[in-house]
Parts: sequence; structure tokens; C-alpha cells
Amino acid sequence: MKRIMVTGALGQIGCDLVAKLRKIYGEEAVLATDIRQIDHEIVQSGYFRILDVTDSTAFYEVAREHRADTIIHLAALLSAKAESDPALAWHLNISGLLSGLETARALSCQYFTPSSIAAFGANTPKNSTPQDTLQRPLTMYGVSKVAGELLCDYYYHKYGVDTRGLRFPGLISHSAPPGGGTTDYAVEMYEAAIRNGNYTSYINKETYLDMMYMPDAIDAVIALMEADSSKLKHRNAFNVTAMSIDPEKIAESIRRHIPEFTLHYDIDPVRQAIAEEWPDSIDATAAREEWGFDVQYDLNRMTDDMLSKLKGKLQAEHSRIG
Ligand code: AKB
Repeated sequence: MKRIMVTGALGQIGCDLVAKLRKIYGEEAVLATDIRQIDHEIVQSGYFRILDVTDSTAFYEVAREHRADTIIHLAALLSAKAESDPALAWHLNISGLLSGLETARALSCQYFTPSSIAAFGANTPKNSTPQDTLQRPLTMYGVSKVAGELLCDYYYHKYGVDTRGLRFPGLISHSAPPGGGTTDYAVEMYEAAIRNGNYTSYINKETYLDMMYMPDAIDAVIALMEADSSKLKHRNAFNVTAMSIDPEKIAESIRRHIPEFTLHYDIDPVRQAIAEEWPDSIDATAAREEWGFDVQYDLNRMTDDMLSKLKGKLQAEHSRIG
């Protein structure tokens, strides 16, 4: 990776990924793009362009002008938002992906796009979900992720585009909020614990889902993109995970720092149904064997870091207002 273009750069993954890529490859090497422009460090600290990824001509032109050799395509609608507007989700997630793949083909770029645990369905094995297994999701987000995995494989086999991807679990981060996902409750719980000492979860207890701390997710993207191509048997997309947890497990971990923290439930039937379709825990053996996937953070280590970073953020907020 030398000249990198990132789409959806102001989203939850994009903010942390662009910052890390600029640190490794240099500020000039990384072009951040998004459909909107906000007052954010990513916009101020390097190249930034507004881009609607469904506009294939604009996608190609922006990549060509940057002389991109790598495209990291993150722009997509997440699970809960996709369920509220399935046609828009299909359009953005698939037309956007196709624009990116066509650009990668024309400019001979390496290509990364995330898949998700949403690519599995209710009849997929729930525990230690294998890398290669049944994938019949019933959500539009899941459907777009399976189609995306297949499309990326197609561009690799048909045109030789160096496509690579990860099936991300829920990602937890303190720097940028998620938007429209089912696993967002985990991020919200940390912030609510510090602000109010309590949280009302829309996902029920004993609903186990895979999760990962953002620094591990960012390292995984970079490790996969740097991996020796000849060693990759799977490409699109690798199972990756750091932990399998439910709301109670996060609450227990938070109580090590905030003993009075209380957790309540008010279940959202839409997001609960989505969560129940997803695996309880996935198996990341292929990622470990083919490109050395590893993580630094288990639940408690992640909680320690989340709470300390969020407390710092909140104190800075208070001193700005006061
Ligand atoms: C979501 O909840 O939609 C995402 C995901 C697991 O892909 N975080």
C-alpha cells in the first residue's frame, strides 16, 4: 500500500483507519473521502474529497487523480438502518461496491472492503461458525454482504483484482460513534456508564455476539492488506473476532470500575431479531493460519481502555463548556 484512497472515511472504522494509515504511510499518501464533510481531524490532517460512491465516474476520477494503488471501500449502510430502507441499502452497498471494483480493475488497485457476521443466517452453525459454511441471511444488510463477498471473489477470479476482506463482528471504539448498527449498544453502554451510571439495552441478555476493539480491527485490515497474496486461500472474506459477549458480560466488566452501574432492558424487536440471526461466536482459524491474525484486547482490557479514553473525552468536553 503506497497511495491509498478510503471511502466512508468519516464513519466509525474510517476515522481510526485513516489516522493510522497516515501515520504509517504518510499524510500525503492517504486520501479520505466521504459523502459529507464535517469538522473533523481526518478532514484537516490530510487530503479529503467529497464522494458519492454510487457515482462510478466520480469514483474513478477521484482515484485516478490521487494515483491510488489501493482502495479501502468502507461506505455502506449498516444492519438496522438497512432494514429501515432496504432499497437504499442495496443501492449504496452494491452499486457503491461495483463502482469501487470497476475503478480497482481499471487502475490495477488492491482492494479491501469489509464483510460482516451479518453474512451468516439463522441456519448457519451458531457456535464456532466455520469460515466456509451456509450463508442464507434474511436481512438486507446480510444479503448485500454475501453478494459483496461473491462480487469481490468474482473480480479476483475474472479480472485478477487483488480483493481482500474481513467479516467484522461488532466493533467497539471511543473515537467515532457507530451509526445504524445492531451491535451499537455495546459502544453506547460504555458512554452511558460514565455519563449516567446506567444503560437501557435494546438487545436482550444472553444474546451473545462477536465483538472486537477498534485498534485490533484496524491492525487486522493493515495486516491482511500487507499479507503475501500467494498465502491467501479465502480472500473474501475472513472470519475475525476477539470475544463473544452479551450485555451482562459488558456490564460486569464495567462494574470493575463503576460498581454502582445498572443495566436495564427495553428490547427493540427489529434489532433483537437481527442479532438472533447472527452467530454466537465465529471461528477465526483461517485468518490466523493464512495471514497471522491476532488481537491485543480481551473484554476487560478493552473496558479499561474504553472507560479511560471516554473519561478523558468527557472531561475535555466539560472544560470546553465550563
Ligand atoms: C452492525 O451491527 O450492523 C455492524 C455489523 C456487525 O456489521 N456492526
